[in-house]
Amino acid sequence: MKRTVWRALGALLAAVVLLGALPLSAGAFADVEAGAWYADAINEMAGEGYLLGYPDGLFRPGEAVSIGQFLTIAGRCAGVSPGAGQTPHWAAGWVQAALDRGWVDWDECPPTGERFDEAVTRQVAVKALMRALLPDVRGDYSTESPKIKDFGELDGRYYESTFAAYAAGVVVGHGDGAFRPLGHLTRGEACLLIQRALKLSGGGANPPGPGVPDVPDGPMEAIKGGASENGWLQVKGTQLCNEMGQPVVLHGMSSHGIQWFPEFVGGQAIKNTAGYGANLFRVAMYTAEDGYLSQPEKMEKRAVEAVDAAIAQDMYVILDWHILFDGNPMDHVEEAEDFFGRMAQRYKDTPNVLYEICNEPNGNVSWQGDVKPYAQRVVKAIRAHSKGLVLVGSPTWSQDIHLAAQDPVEGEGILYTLHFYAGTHGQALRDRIDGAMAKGLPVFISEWGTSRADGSGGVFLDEAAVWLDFLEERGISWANWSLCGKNETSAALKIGTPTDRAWGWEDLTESGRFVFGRF
Ligand code: IDC
Repeated sequence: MKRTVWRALGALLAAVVLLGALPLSAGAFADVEAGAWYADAINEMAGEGYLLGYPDGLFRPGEAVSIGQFLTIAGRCAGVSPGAGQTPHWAAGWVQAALDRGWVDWDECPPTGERFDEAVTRQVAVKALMRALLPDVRGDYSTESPKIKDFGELDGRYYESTFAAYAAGVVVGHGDGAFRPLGHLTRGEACLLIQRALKLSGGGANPPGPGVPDVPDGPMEAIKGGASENGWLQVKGTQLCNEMGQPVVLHGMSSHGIQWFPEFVGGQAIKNTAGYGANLFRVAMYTAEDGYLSQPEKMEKRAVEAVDAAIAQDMYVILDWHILFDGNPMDHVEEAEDFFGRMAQRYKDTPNVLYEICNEPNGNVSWQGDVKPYAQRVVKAIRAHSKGLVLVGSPTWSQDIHLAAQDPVEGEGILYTLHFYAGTHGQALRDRIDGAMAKGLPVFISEWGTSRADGSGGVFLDEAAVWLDFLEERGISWANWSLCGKNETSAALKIGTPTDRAWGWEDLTESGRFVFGRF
């Protein structure tokens, strides 16, 4: 903080000294000389509120533009709002917005912040800009590549956006005909480029107007981090908190059915997920469909191994009694009491484990007559050994939290699950969450998907982004369906992805990239 203040003061002093020497400028910034080749672009964009410059009133047009700065300006021009940043860095929300929309990929600018201040390469800048402002423009290989003298240096990954930029006239290349894909852009050049794209796109969807602050209000309130940092979780009001009583959010993946995809609950797969920043894993142990009810020993062993693998990564882990075709949890309440009693005893000293006692009650089942009495019995079996959190579902595939809010289960450390799929469920279900929370019900999204509710279709990333922003604002935790390579759009990994090595960005599906990017 202090360093920033000194830097700003120093710059201010330099500006005062320099001002005398500079020709008077009618523009927005003292260091943008009238008549300079970039001056009109900078002054117009500043006038429209897309540029703010530095707090000391300078623009520093000759300085290399950082990736954080570039994505911030592009985001403003595209009329999007900043996402929920993962670090206190001022650009975190804008970078997140760009990642969410696929303007840049995680490897080009990880949301964790360590590269936000790096100078952006020209190929990455052009890709982000074209995707943000002119996503429908295409350029032809045979027409555009001859325009680029150093075409051989361009990575194939950037062909599409670079050709489009040349075709549209956003990039005209250096005087010598080179693009310099790995070179940098000055802030002056960046403005010129962005303004060209902005004009071609019709002028910007939603100019923010002057005075939009460059710096967001501050770091995220809720803590992430694993079990060694947060200890036993507890519920305070509607908020999930750590052992010290500070708000915590858990973000992670749900497995698919462990009877079908054992390799995706192995140590390496869980480690890979943790490596992308997840602090939660959900072990979906189906009861029907060849699950626990028909092969209890085998499934229990597999579930325990998966839980232990997540614990080894310092993650919180949900043991999910995944009822689905067996819609009424009461049908197998004794098996559930037995299973959860044994698990609670096994993990009584391990703060990592959460118990989800009925994935999705459905069909001819009621809250008061079936799910609540079931929950009371299973909570009792768990509380005989452990104070670990219990997650309780509700009728209509865990959407009827309003019924639970009217008549909650007795006891401590209980949260209520709500499940949504971005292609099927929207505002009505979000309103239901607000209604239930207003009644004091703690909510946990133990399963959601970017697809339709059948696990495929889409993906619906815009809708999913609305959902995740909503959850972020409320400090609600979530697990995404699902970590596997099945041929359905909700799967996070491409078909055939091996599980005995680390996963690169290229292994992830569209859904996987979106979700992993959000960790
Ligand atoms: C789906 C799987 C699909 C599988 C089906 C039946 O994606 O491959 O064939 O279950 O077992 C849920 C359930 C979850 C569903 C998912 C998508 O909890 O088991 O997985 N979904 O349909 N609730 C809403 C959606």
